[in-house]
Amino acid sequence: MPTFDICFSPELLPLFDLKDKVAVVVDVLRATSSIVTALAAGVTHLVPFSGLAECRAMAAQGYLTAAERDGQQADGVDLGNSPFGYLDGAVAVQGRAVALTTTNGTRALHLSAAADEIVVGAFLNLGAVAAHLRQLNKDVVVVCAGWKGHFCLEDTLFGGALAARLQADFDTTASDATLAALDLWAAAAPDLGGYLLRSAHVRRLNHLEAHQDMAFCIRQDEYDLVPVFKDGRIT
Ligand code: 3SL
Repeated sequence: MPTFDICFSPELLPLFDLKDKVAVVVDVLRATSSIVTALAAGVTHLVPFSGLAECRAMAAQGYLTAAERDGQQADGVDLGNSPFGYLDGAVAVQGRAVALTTTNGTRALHLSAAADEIVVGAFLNLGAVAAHLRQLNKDVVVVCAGWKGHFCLEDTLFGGALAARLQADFDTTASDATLAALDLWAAAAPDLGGYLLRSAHVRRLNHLEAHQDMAFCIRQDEYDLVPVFKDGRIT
């Protein structure tokens, strides 16, 4: 039976061997939720960057640019990091490609490069990701983007929710990280929104008046798609 493990922060990735494994990169609030939403809204592909300058430069190649730093839209770009940026019609996204940089999510994607396949996970596509992993039948590591290297509740809860869906098909008992995430998920699932109100990043987003983003990003199984990061592109 393949194994299921969770890396609570990109800073812990040196302790993991991702070779021959599937990495599921998650940044529930909000990078991976926005990526899933962007593709569902008709974006052709996204190119994630670590740096703002490289991201902005992609405008010259016809890309829409999306950038967030410390929770706020960066200057001189088309979109921030709210999933609603791809839904509200203020920017026409259908058929466009997007260059994206965020504080933690795009970094976690690049740091997972050693994996056999890099999947973009969010509550929005939880069921689709679970089905995809069942089909691949390979060892899985959920890579939590966290916040500037720190553990965060929402990404760990996604890891727990995914482990709960895969308990029959994967060994979810070998790692204490997965056991802890499963317990956390059991505690939080009955009222995920209420539980997450205590989390540091929800408080950060509330400060930025982004309540609706949190409510949207914790919806489960909204989209039946599995974005994969390969050869520099997320499709
Ligand atoms: O750090 C990130 O990648 C972002 O998702 C953070 S924020 O939700 O846009 O503030």
